[in-house]
Amino acid sequence: MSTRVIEIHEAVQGQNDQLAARNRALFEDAGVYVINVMSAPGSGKTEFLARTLADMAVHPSQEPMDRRNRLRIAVVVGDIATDNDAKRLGVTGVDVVQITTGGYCHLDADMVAKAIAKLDLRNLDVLIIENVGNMVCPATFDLGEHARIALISVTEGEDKPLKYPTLFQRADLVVINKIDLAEAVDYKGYVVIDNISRISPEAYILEASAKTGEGMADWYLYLQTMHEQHRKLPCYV
Ligand SMILES: Nc1nc2c(ncn2[C@@H]2O[C@H](COP(=O)(O)OP(=O)(O)OP(=O)(O)O)[C@@H](O)[C@H]2O)c(=O)[nH]1
Ligand SMILES: [Mg+2]
Repeated sequence: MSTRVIEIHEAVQGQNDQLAARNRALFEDAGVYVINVMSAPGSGKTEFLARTLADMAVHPSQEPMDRRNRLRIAVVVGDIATDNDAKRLGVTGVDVVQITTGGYCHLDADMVAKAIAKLDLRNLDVLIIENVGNMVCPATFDLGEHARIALISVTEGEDKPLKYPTLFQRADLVVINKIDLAEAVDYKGYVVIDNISRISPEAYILEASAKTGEGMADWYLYLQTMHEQHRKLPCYV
């Protein structure tokens, strides 16, 4: 019985990997840089993205010379239920596609394929995918993204990177959010940063507050740098 469960799991992962590769080829063809944002429920993914869009996004119709340092960004957002996050992000004026998974605790490549069919990828610089709030399930599903961001907030406890390693192991960037609440929860930054580094020695780590804007400039620099580097890479797909 247990062997059968493993076979099903592998079949699901194999099928997902194929669809993710197809998504990645579409992204490469369109020249769009894609980021998968993951965290526990309530760490602040939507708040973080709402501020990012307000500060960094420009409408695709804007002429290149008027875009300054801004990027043409769209968002795909996944939740088990409700379109609350799409509504919150939609007020910024960017294109947002909501996926409601109807019970599944993560996005998969097929859901993303259906969502991106609603977007004009060629008119975008960056696509950000907000995954379903969950520290376990989303981490093992490739969506075709180029980079992964894991969020953790100061209120969650310093040991979470050790308890939920998969989310952090595969992250390119870890954002420690809600730094404005650090004092109230006696946040020990050096412990969290050390724990993240143990699990993911290569990941960049930033402290930020999506609420106050503290530390967000570092993230914007990271985003611009990664997008620029990706734009210059030869396309192998
Ligand atoms: N003080 C403070 N509150 C924050 C910050 N970021 C988010 N919040 C609050 O935390 C709560 C949850 O934030 P969301 O952005 O909805 O979190 P989420 O990760 O998108 O949640 P799910 O989509 O449900 O997984 C909201 O009340 C936010 O206003 C922050 O940097 N500081
Ligand atoms: Mg959200």
